[in-house]
Amino acid sequence: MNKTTKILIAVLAVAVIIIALLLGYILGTKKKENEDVTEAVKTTEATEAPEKDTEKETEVSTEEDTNEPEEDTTEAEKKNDSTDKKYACYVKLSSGDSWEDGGKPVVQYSADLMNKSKADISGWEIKIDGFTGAEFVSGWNGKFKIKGDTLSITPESYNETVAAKGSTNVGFQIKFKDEAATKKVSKNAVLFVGGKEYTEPMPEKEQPKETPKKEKVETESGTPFDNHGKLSLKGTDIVDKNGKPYQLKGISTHGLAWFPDYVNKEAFKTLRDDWGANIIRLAMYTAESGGYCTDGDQDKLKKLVDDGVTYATELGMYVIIDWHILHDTSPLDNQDEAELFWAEMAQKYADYENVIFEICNEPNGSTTWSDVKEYADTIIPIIRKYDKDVIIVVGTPTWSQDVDLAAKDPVKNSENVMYAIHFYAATHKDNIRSKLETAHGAGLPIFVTEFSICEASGNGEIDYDSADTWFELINKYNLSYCGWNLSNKDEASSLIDSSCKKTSDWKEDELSETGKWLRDTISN
Ligand code: IDC
Repeated sequence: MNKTTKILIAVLAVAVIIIALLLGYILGTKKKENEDVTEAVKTTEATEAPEKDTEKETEVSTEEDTNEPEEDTTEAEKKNDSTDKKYACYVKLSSGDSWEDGGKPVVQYSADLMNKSKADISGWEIKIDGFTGAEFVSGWNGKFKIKGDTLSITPESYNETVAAKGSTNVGFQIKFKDEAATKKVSKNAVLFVGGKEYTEPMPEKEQPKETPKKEKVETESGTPFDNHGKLSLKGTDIVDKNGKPYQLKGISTHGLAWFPDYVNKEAFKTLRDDWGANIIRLAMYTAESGGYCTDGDQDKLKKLVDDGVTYATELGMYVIIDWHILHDTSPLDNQDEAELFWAEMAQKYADYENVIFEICNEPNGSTTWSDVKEYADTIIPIIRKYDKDVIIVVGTPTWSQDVDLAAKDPVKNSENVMYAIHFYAATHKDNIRSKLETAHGAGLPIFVTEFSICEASGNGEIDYDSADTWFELINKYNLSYCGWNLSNKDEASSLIDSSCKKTSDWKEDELSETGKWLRDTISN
């Protein structure tokens, strides 16, 4: 081999190495891009056609993460949304969890496109400024593009149209170059429809209608209501007609729209006679599929509520009407509907002394106590106009866990007003129990209007020890409670075994593990 050949070979070898390195790099990046795309597709698929009730699972995983809210986040800081309600369609933007990836902050956002107009909207785009130098990580229920300073979000095929009074939720994760950059994101998401900025005014508010009172139904004698009559509050206690502390113990239905068959007199009678329950909670979802404020049939839902009230009254049981907000994280979202609903309920059941109103199940997400208070301070006077003393239960932030916040700053007209604490024993433990202790110690009347002994998803493991600890507290303070949920859905919190199709008269072996436990607990 002469010198020239040697040099040539060396040059060739170097070239080959360079090409190989280059190829490796290009392929690596491509693979990364593909992974990102697959990731995006995966998330999209997962949420594409949400089975009517899988949403909670996603939500709950966040709940578990945020279970112990960082102490240093003040209420005001937590809030980051642009509830710009001057237009009939608007976007509620909020930031959620954040974490570090390769030394850079990643923030997760949620944007709800609310359509409060009387028409469907199609071909929407949401634009948010403040993303210079940021990198899109992943997102769901939309297509995302950062161009210059602006993040643009356009729909997927399945949420291209947002129905009148409906909404759609998109979520995304953004990686910023540093902490300072995360602060530059605009709090205002601007909505475009058909290429133009949306500026239709909010439709005029409907006024509550005059509603006739429900006719009296006959109540059996010797029943809980017969013995204890009209309830009221004395300090933190519920007291009966004789002024004696009284504990309500019972069962919550599942969503009325999903499991309507369990609203029947025989079912309630079984719960009263075999389980010892004296209360039924009627859970009416407002925003999930079939919800009162979305695509639900309002008349049908009100008929189910009314049937529930009739059966409970005939059987001498107490009954809660529950405005079951969940996916609609703030009660302010559907406040107009709520005003009409509660005006109607208050008029209709004004003479029913066994009815209790729960005006918002579980505020969550970025909803603060001051949001809930604003809602409660509007709804309570509407109810009081027709019913001076019905017991009203107000939900609290973080899925009705933050009773401590309510205790610091109760609602304006607090007579006969209680506050909800909810727990799922396998997820919620000492930190929530201590909120209960704090709030109760401060004199707040508390009602456990919903709980179960499994995980917050309504499924998963049962934690009997944690359940016992919760019940020591419940009994120590004589708190009233309702166990979630009266259905045979295949999940741990359902009280009826999934193989049992009966809608009343359940025998021991037709109950789920939770059902058996709850029956024993109530009857003891
Ligand atoms: C769950 C139901 C589940 C349904 C889901 C809908 O158990 O079948 O798919 O709602 O999102 C709550 C809520 C309550 C939840 C329950 C369990 O008030 O609606 O029910 N839960 O996740 N708060 C904490 C837990």
